[in-house]
Amino acid sequence: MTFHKTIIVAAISALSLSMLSTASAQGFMESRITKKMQEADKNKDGLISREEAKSMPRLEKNFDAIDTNKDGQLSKEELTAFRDKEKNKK
Ligand SMILES: [Ca+2]
Ligand SMILES: [Ca+2]
Repeated sequence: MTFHKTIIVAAISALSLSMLSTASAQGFMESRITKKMQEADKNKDGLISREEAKSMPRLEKNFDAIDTNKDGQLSKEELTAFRDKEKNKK
């Protein structure tokens, strides 16, 4: 009885631990994008212009692919979507 209980508790804590680490990994990636954006966003308008993207070769190269609404600026949403797309390719 006690043995079974231990197994169940261990299983539950392992499950919640893996859920927790997934959530924090997402938070980590999220803050990395925010940090990168802040570095590149020279005029602090929260968007990366084509000019600002020049400091980030990967962004400059993919600018048109990332700028899905074609306003000439990369928003955090567009960068996040691009990152997700890149991730799914692998
Ligand atoms: Ca900007
Ligand atoms: Ca855009």
